[in-house]
Amino acid sequence: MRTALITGATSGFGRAISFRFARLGYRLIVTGRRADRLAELAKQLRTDFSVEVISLCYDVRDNDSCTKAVQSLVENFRQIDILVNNAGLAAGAMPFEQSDLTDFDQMIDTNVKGLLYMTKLILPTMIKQQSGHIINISSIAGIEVYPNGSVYCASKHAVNALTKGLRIDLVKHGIKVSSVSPGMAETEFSIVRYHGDVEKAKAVYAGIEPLNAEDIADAVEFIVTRPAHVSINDIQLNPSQQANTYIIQKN
Ligand code: NDP
Ligand code: 8X3
Repeated sequence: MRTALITGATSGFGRAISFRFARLGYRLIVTGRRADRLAELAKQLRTDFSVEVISLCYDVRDNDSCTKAVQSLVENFRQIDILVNNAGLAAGAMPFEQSDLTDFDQMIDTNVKGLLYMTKLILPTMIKQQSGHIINISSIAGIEVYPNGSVYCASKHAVNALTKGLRIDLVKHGIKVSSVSPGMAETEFSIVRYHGDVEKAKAVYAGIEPLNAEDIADAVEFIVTRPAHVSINDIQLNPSQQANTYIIQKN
């Protein structure tokens, strides 16, 4: 039985990926900061799919917390086959000069440093078993840069560079490294980006049918169900009405 650790499982893509992996029969470690949501998620996964689930509540920005969480894993959960680095966010959507430094810190610390901490912690067991799969949730923002998003885009460009660099360094250990790069998807992402302003968040998707979390779970399922000799480097997916970050055909 394969074991998967998913960061940011309390919402959006991470939650959908957790359900998809449970359907595939994986043993799961679901993580995030909201303890109530984690407890509810773990309960539902166990009930609906009869899979073993551990939930770990911590902030990926804090390496000590990441370390303690991973060290707390019981024996049969220690050998992780799949790490999904999904926890992430955009904070703010303003020109660089008007943006808040705390938003910059939050994006870089979560999207880049959190990914580094978790990858560094999980890698030793993958290297020991000479197999494993790291899937980084990147974004169209890792490929293109758009107005009022320079630091978020920079963080996702870093995710793409790390995905490529890890693939180079880890090929000798039989470890696959993939990414998924979605365009606009309606989750809690825009609510977080606009600091809780639900109306502003809703307006982002007005006039289009955005991607949803299941679409991203489809991509991740495709990646993890390929035969051993096939490694998917990246899957880019957009809503049909989105050509790139700025050409969006609204109804
Ligand atoms: P959501 O806001 O719905 O989910 C984000 C998840 O990340 C939550 O589970 C949240 O959990 C977790 N998270 C955020 N910060 C931290 C932290 N410091 N420590 C631990 N967990 C954290 O957004 P999405 O599902 O849309 O986003 C998931 C990923 O997909 C992100 O990396 C995002 O950048 C990327 N993405 C999103 C797109 C979109 O349009 N929605 C498109 C392309 C990429 P909690 O708050 O409980 O900690
Ligand atoms: C999230 C999608 O278009 O805001 O990564 O960059 S977008």
